[in-house]
Amino acid sequence: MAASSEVMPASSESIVLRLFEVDAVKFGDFTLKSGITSPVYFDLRVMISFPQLMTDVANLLWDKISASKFISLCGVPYTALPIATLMSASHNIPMLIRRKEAKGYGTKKLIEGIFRTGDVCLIVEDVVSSGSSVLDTAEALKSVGVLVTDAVVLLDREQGGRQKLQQEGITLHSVFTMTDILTILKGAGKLDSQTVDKVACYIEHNRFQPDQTVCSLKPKVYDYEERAKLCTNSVTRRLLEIMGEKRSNLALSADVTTSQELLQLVDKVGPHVCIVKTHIDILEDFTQETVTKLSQLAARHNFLIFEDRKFADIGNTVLHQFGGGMYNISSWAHIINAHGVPGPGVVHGLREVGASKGCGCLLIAEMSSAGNLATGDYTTATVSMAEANKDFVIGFISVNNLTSDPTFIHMTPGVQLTAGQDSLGQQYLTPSEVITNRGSDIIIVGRGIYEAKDPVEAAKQFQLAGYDAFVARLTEFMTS
Ligand code: 5BU
Repeated sequence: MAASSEVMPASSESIVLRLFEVDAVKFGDFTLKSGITSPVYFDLRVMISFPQLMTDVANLLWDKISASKFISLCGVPYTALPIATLMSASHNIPMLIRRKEAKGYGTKKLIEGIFRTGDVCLIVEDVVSSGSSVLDTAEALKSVGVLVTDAVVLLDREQGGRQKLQQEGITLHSVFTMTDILTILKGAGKLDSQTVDKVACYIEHNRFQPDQTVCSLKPKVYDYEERAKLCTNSVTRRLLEIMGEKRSNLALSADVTTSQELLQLVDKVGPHVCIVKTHIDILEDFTQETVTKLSQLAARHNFLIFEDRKFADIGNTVLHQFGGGMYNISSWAHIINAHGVPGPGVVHGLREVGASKGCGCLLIAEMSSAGNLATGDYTTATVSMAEANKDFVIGFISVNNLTSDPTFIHMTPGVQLTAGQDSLGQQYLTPSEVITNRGSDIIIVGRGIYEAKDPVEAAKQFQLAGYDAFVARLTEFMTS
């Protein structure tokens, strides 16, 4: 990130601190409109409740552009409207207002206020990331003959908006860059180095490409080893390391019904997979020896064990289901999964047992079966639940990529070499659809392997198809 070239007056620093105090600048995990997860969020709307702060901000913006030539100014609706009003009133510069939608009655004006063709208008905005809001307002002004050469903004998130606007002939004047905000807050002891690094890393990897349309922000694609280093959860890190070492994003769903079949299948296919997924309760002859031997195979062939138990009860019940009973899942599974239906208590109950044993949990955010109800708001709420429990939740069962956060893993069931459906509603996608097009990380394959004439050959085929699909996504990102 480029450091700001100018020395800022002390008052600028105090304004950043006040913005932080009133929660206009927040740090944590936030899902943006684009679906991308951001470690920093600006909500400058709260300024209207702090008139002195808003006046000070308006003055800072004015100081930044006094050299520019314009005869009117226009705030980008809505946050910047009161700021533009203050600038207009204090400096006696006429204001224009852009309607978000043209009125359906009366004069049908897109721009309110008095203007003439060829007038130059300054755009006022609170935050610029891609530059799209400033451009929308500039387009609206242009459509009535008003020109825009400059825009002033309180904060430039340094995500490519400045370059995009310059390409369109608009010079962006910013009071603060994201780097300034981080420097000031860190200097004042409000942020630790870890948060500063995290935000800097996010900005670095989430820039809009100026020559692309503004909606095409693509999250960075990491190779497995690089991504493992970003992960603090030991299960996620280990999994990504295995995926890199074995060049495999294949999980075997070993849905056979006897211990012997299970152990024989896993011994043969183990070298080609990063995960073996079990449904331990479908075994007719389960004994503790089965899972002891399975764990030995996991160590020998370097894979993790995922018990697909789909916990879905209140915290106290899942705690017992996971931590005890006949299967004693927490004593051998590295990964488990849960539905978010019961609310966060299900995660808390599982965490109480699993966290100290180094186990990670996937939340079922989407399913592969036809007509399933895990869609829309339910999926979004599940992602929020995962973000609020990142120490224990390592990712999702899903059929799409749901977050750009590289520390979450997406695993997708319902995979065959050709797309289709079984007689009970299972829907199949191909490895390239799942990994290259939809941005998932791991393909989960059951019958495609264990019902094949030669399961080892089938596993090799899926391993190759899955890994090639990942390389295609990586290459696409690198060359875009
Ligand atoms: P298949 O034989 O490749 O269709 O097996 C898929 C496995 O994934 C099977 O164990 C299912 O229980 C599991 N699964 C799934 O198919 N779809 C889902 O949405 C979830 C799990 Br969650």
